[in-house]
Amino acid sequence: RVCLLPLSRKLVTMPAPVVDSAYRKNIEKLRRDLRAFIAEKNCAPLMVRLGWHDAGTYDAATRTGGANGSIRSEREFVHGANNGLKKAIDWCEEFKAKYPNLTYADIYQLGGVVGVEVTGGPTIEFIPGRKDSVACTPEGRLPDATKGHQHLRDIFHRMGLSDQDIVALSGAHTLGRAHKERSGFDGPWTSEPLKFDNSYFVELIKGGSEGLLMLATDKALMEDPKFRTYVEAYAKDEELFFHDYAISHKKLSELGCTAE
Ligand code: HEM
Ligand code: ASC
Repeated sequence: RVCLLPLSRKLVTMPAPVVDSAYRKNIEKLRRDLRAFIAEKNCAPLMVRLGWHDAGTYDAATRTGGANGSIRSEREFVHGANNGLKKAIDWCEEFKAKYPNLTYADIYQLGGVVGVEVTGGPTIEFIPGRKDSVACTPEGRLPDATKGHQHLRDIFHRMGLSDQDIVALSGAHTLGRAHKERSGFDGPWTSEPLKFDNSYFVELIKGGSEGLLMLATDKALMEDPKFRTYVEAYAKDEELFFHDYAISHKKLSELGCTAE
């Protein structure tokens, strides 16, 4: 079994990169294009959400779903959880046309990584080589915002992610906002939704502020004692949050990216 992407826990057996130098060159060009595009459009939040929703369908038990570009297929982007993402999928078509040798899966994940970077977040290591698929996963694999800590564990452990990953990755809600017409929820989690910092956790500790959103799944991080330990640590120490976030986001961005 050959690893196309070195999953973090398999770094020791990491094989040589699977992409050639022409591929690598276009990844670096795309990275620059994405920086400019995201800065100009102020669309980092949507790009981060796109990468997350492509990857977050992963089921470790059956090795289905994951960061495989399948969200571009209509059967998948019409899933309720993906409301609003068609816009970002369409933006990425322009990048695919410009760099046809790059996979959609790599384009979406690089979009998320660059979205975090250009809003002031940590540098997330990006390893190219994801394969595209149009195999659509069943609806319901992404989290339901009205549920609690057990649901979060069910969903994220299914992906092979840990309790710590759940809390660190939830910190991505430092970016962006909910839209009534997309999810039914409304408003941003923090007062500066285009700045990646630890303010999501600071707001959770404060118990919320006027005009800011807190989903049931956000509150669950305060209610569960194990989750809460991480929330408290990240609210106190932004450097620690950035360090852990970068590791968890890299894991997320590589879900399902191994070959038989
Ligand atoms: C937005 C739910 C985890 C990144 C949203 C929205 C909901 C939601 C309901 C609003 C969508 C809209 O109306 O536009 C959840 C739930 C999670 C979760 C229940 C379970 C923990 C994550 C993770 C990431 C993420 C792991 C990234 C690593 C984002 C971003 C936005 C967003 C950046 C803002 C999008 C925008 O401004 O357009 N999420 N999310 N979320 N989510 Fe999550
Ligand atoms: C986002 C988001 C959008 C776009 C828009 C810029 O992050 O949710 O709808 O970017 O604000 O085109």
